[in-house]
Amino acid sequence: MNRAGIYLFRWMASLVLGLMMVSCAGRSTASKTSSSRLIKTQMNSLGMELIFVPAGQFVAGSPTTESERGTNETPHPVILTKPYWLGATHVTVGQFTAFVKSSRYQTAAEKEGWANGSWNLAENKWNRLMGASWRHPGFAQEESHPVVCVNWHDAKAFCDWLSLKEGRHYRLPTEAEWEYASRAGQTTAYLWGNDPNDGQGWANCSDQTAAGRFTLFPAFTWSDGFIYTSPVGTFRRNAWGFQDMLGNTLQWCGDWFGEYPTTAATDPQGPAAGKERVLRGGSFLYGPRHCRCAFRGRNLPEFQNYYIGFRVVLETGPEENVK
Ligand SMILES: [Ca+2]
Repeated sequence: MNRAGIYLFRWMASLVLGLMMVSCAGRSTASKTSSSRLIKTQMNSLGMELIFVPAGQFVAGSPTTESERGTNETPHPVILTKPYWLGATHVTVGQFTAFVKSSRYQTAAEKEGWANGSWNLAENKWNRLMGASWRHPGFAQEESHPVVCVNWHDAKAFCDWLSLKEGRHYRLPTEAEWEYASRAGQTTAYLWGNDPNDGQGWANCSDQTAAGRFTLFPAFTWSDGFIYTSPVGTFRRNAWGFQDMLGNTLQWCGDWFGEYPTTAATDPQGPAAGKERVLRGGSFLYGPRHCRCAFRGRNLPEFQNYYIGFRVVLETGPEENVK
């Protein structure tokens, strides 16, 4: 076989491997996307797609040359020594409904009788929507939309319930796990590159559909078709298969917020204590500054709002072949 033949053979073998659905741990499957990475996924008992993320390393934060960057995005190497599964998308209204029906859990917004809505410029505070909660956040949602108006404790309660239900360990991702999966090997400001104007089809952010509505945040120049939340999985997958890593809703992380180190960090989990929990990923409310891979949001763990949701990590079990 000549060199061209060898390349053709390798390409064919790679294609066949990529298209094969292979069993792992009785539940997971593997397939190949447009990237060269083999994507291994599984569905859990709620029908939630989880994507396997191998151990690895990347540079967290943003370069000083990045437009719109925040000063708390100090670039530094991060080494993640343990693989994990991460939700391909946010937790949906339908999945949260299953949790509430089973556990009779009441979110903080339901107990308090109100949820936060849009920012009130005149009074310099969030508008309080009386009677609002994840069930009725102030705009129409279907079961496929990300659940919102959940605070950090509500999100953790969901993870704890799902852990008990399946006998496996679910939790919120660390900030580092979130950014590693969001970047999926890329070093650019956005999922699609460095130009904010090229994001059409990649995310539901503050866009021309919502232009003039969210006056606090300048909109992207493109249109994504949604003013508020969109069904999860509507937009393009990143190189590792994740969707909505930017936009739709902010996502709670497990860490307390703290300043980044300037040197390498191994399996960082944030400070041991703090005031605010980390929020990542931007939202439908945010424009080019806040819908970047390196943007670090934060708020009190008791804070809830109609633009905040979460996705989950499933820790790998010792029985799984994670090589
Ligand atoms: Ca939008």
